[in-house]
Amino acid sequence: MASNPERIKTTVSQNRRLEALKDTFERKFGVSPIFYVRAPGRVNLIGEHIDYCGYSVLPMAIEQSILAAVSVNSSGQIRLANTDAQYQDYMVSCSADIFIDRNNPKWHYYFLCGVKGVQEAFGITELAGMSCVVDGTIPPSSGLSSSSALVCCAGLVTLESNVFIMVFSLKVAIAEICAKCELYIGTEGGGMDQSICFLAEAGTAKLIEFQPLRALDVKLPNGAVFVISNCCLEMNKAASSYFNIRVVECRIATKMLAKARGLDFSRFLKLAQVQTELKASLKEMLLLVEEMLHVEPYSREEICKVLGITMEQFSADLLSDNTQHLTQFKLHQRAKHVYGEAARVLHFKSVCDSEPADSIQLLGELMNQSHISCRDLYECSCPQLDQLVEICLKSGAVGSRLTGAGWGGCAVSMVPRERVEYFLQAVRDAYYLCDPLRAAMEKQSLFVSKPVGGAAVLLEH
Ligand code: ADP
Ligand code: NG1
Ligand code: MG
Repeated sequence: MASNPERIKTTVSQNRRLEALKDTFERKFGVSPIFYVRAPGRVNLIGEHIDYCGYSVLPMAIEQSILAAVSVNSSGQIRLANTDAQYQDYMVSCSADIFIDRNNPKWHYYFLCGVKGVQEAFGITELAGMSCVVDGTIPPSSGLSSSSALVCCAGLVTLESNVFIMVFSLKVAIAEICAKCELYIGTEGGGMDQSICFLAEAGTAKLIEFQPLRALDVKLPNGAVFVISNCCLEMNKAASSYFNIRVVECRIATKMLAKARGLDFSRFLKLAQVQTELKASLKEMLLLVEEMLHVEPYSREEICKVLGITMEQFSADLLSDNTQHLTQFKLHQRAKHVYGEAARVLHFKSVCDSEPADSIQLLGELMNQSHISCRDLYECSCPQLDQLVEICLKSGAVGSRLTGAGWGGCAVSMVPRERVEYFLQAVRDAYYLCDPLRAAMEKQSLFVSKPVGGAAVLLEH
């Protein structure tokens, strides 16, 4: 795994998307691109909202990607354009400090996250000038990680444009840089998306472990396929506080559990750290949650009293910028989801490894439990997603669950191979064709996915 992102020689004229992008680039900038970068989206099969708690997740990269065409020049400027007219052109001087406005998460700020992260990690004083056209096929704000694909794409573009540093850029190191730099836009994610974007390999899902970051192959059962369906409701994670509210609730639950067990809570930020410190099993952690955290929401006052901290310390140390307004915290439910989901991920991996005769049944059951936990304990689903998951199960899926952060976006379903055609038609009829808006989006919203490789640089033959 200690390797650089792939560099692939490509015949542009044999790839329609690349050819169209090259054409757009030439019309826009009057020169030809000198290289391209492709960064895939991902679907998380199981392990939702636990990466930022320190637990392993199980995603695979998908065919949909962010593709950028790039030329490097001495203009002293970074010029960005997009094939989609809703994303406007942007230009910034290479010598200016890169500013990212988290109160207004426009597309170019995601790109600049990747640029800034690489610049800081490698101490680049003056970036090379570059022109770049971005083309995306990942449905945005739908849980398939379009944001991180864009950030990772920009990170790799920046590395490649400042070629002298490419020698040092192992995939794991770049993934870690990109995971950190998406924080500039304000979402306090755990690194799953950027990790799979770089560490993915064709034909295999991955168990992504953190600290240290590594990706282990997970062989999915031959007899099933994974189908993605989008409920057609977008949820932008940086423009809302839903995501960070859950991060904050998990952080507070961490402190409360540590305190309950007589530990110095100031040392703990993630639920996994408490488990490690207590040398407990996930089952024991679930019992600890039952015993130590009450089901009723906690108030600020109660948390401050238990932890012995002031309201000011609470706001400054435990809340993020966009969660300062919170008054209630559901610690029991969030911690219960996290420890339960972490156990389901390990179970899923072990079923894939041992391949029992009823693999598909077992994996489907784990996916269904995951969805129920996301819906009822983590409260990150929405009526449209719940309806879609129900339709998928009725249409022949053995397991179906929301994927990504939720509150909209996609579900992933595991469907026995021989039932796929029937499944697609049944979901099409029941969820998409009955609504004109959904029907118009059906083609890019309902598709079979197979695991593809990670982010790569493409060079024209
Ligand atoms: P996701 O679940 O897809 O990661 P996010 O809410 O985290 O959703 O990020 C979505 C944002 O990423 C969009 O609002 C947009 O700013 C950016 N984005 C996604 N796709 C593209 C694209 N093709 N071109 C430019 N920006 C994009
Ligand atoms: P999406 O929904 O793709 O933006 C987010 C986080 C992940 C993870 C999932 C929930 C970022 C960049 N991504 O993914 O780290 O926490 O939600 O499992 O914050
Ligand atoms: Mg995202």
